[in-house]
Amino acid sequence: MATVTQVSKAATCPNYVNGQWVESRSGRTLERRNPANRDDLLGPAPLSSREEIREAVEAARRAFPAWRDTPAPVRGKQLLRAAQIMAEEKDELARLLTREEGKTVGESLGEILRTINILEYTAGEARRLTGETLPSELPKNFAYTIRQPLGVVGLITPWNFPIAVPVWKIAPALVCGNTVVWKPSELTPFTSRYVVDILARAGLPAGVLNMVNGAGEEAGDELVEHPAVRALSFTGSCEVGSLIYAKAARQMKKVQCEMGGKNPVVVLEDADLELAATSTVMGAFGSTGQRCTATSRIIVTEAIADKFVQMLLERTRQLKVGNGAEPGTQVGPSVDEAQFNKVQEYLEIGKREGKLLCGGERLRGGAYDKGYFTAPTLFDHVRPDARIAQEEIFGPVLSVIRVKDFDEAVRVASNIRYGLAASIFSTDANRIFQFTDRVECGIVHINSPTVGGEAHVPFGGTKASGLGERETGSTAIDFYTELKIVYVDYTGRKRETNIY
Ligand code: UN1
Repeated sequence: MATVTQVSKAATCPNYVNGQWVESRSGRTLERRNPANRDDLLGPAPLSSREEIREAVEAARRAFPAWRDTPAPVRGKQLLRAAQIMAEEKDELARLLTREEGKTVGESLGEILRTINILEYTAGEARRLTGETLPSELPKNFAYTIRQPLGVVGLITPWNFPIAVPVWKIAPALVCGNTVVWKPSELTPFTSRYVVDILARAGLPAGVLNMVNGAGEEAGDELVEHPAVRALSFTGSCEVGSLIYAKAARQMKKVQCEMGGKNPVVVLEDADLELAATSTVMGAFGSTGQRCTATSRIIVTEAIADKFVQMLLERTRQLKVGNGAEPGTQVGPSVDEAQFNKVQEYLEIGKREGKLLCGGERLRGGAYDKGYFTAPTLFDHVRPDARIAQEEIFGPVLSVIRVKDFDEAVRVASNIRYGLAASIFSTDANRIFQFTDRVECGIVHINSPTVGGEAHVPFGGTKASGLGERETGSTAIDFYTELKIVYVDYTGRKRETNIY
């Protein structure tokens, strides 16, 4: 059996159950290769069985009473240690993330720094797991609330932020006193292994955090169905999110789903167009568009549309696409063949639905032939109800929708099943706040891109983008705790009046 300090160097991806690294017994694996260079093999990752999930849930169940009874500030200190280890090893972790997922090293480091912030913030929250004290309707009475953990929680996470998203679930779950079974994406097993290795080295007791690699249909499904798992936090597609919600409902499990987006940027005549164009290109093509908060729709008023589209085009054409490990690269590859093929299909749909201004095809020749590279693509004159304006592509594709005025811009921004993030670029305070009030989404950015979020601020969407409490910030603590209400009567006498 590998020890925890060896595992991040090992060639395989064992599961982590009850404080031990254990090789999966399923005999089934998925091969993981660098999406920028298919010749670069990371290694096989196991597709674990339902039985292996059950063992992990059992380990988490057994570890729960002692972890629940560990003082919260002590639980928090373990996260601080993990933050320190992650900071010391950030360059090695960033190289691995880029090699496995494809984002640029700068983006990988950004994700890691955000994760360190989340660990530090959540460690501090351990000292603030507060309730309320409330006066009573009766004399010599009062009421108060306390937060209690839920028990075993199941976490299912995606490949596009394989460090930050898992940690923004694991950290609050643990600080609140829950124990965890985590099923990471099968596309980023090596990065997940490193994340667990860091948390294990920080000193988490056996069974408190368990990780089982595997596919959603089997390992993920077992986690959703297992009766000992009391809450599920999922980040991924709407299709899978709604399946999880329906299944979990039958067992009255608490559910939090963070799903897709089709995030608009509205640009008005009075905007700083330089700022709007530069921010939009970054929000659309950064992370290769593989981000639930990526900008995928530009909604621009007719009066400035030609000028603004020209500015977007100049910036889009200049983007340097390539292997994210190479300095200067701004846009990496799609994560795998399936994602790449999906993007190519949408390019063809887009050519029928809009006017192609640049990109529109895979990149070929030299190193491009070894990876999943697509030229950053801009479509103009896209109708608001076109498929490329309504469906999440998760690739480097941006659609321009022209509208006549502000009111139409707000309508178009909201007229979609998704509701994660939206931006407005304008210098008119009245219209900025009218937009903020009316647009249907969870996060509004004013004069800044649709992407990103801070460690201590809630994050999440509405409609098909989000379900349950917001993640991160104070609302994460709400999700991972139950509130117990306590009534105290210190009269020492039988009640003469009732409370209603
Ligand atoms: C961000 O853009 O701030 O899957 C992070 C996703 C999100 C994380 C986005 N859950 O892209």
